[in-house]
Amino acid sequence: MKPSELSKLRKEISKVQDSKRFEHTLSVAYTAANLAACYGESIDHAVVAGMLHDCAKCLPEEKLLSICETQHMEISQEEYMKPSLLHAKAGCYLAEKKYHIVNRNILNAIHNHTTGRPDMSLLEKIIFVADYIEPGRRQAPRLEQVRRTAFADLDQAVLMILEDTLKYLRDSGSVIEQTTQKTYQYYKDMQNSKQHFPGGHGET
Ligand code: DGI
Ligand code: FE
Ligand code: FE
Repeated sequence: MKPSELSKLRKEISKVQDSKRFEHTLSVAYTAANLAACYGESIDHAVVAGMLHDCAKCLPEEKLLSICETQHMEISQEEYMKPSLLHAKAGCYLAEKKYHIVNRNILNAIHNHTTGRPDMSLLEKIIFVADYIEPGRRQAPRLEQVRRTAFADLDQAVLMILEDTLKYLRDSGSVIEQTTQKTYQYYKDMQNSKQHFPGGHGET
């Protein structure tokens, strides 16, 4: 991506996010760029996906629902109970229609950045992890450990994040989206099979 295109995208996103969210967006973009460099993913794709991952985050819940309903997207019971979860799906739609992203991998990374999904692509995992470990995040437990792991074993970092997120959601009595639970199970099984068969087919 040309520097002028990136600066245009940055300007556009700064218009639809409050300053705190915009700081987070920039941090996710450069954290994703570093993970991309570490794992051999396109740095450009990582930066664009990072810049756009929360492009729908500052929209009101009614707007998120109306975008998803108008586009005939499937909305789960959990999403009806917590419509803010839809900022990922709605963000994917806006990335395509408003910000003219055509790359499916980038769009998927935006779509799945909140719950993850089983068998994520490298870029999807990079955005999922960057969102959680960007330097502005302060709250999560064992954040230092997750940050170190992110650059050594990306699948393990995905698992740790899901584990801590599910614990936090359970402790706070929040609704849990099935995809979050399924993603956790998938990465738990993957990491277990790597432990039992190191270097086997589970290794990526
Ligand atoms: O948009 P961000 O705040 O940068 O990050 P995000 O899109 O990952 O959203 C973070 C929140 O989403 C965090 O508080 C955990 C929550 N979340 C993830 N999976 C689920 C969930 N919340 C509920 N209620 N249910 C889920 O399954
Ligand atoms: Fe988000
Ligand atoms: Fe985010």
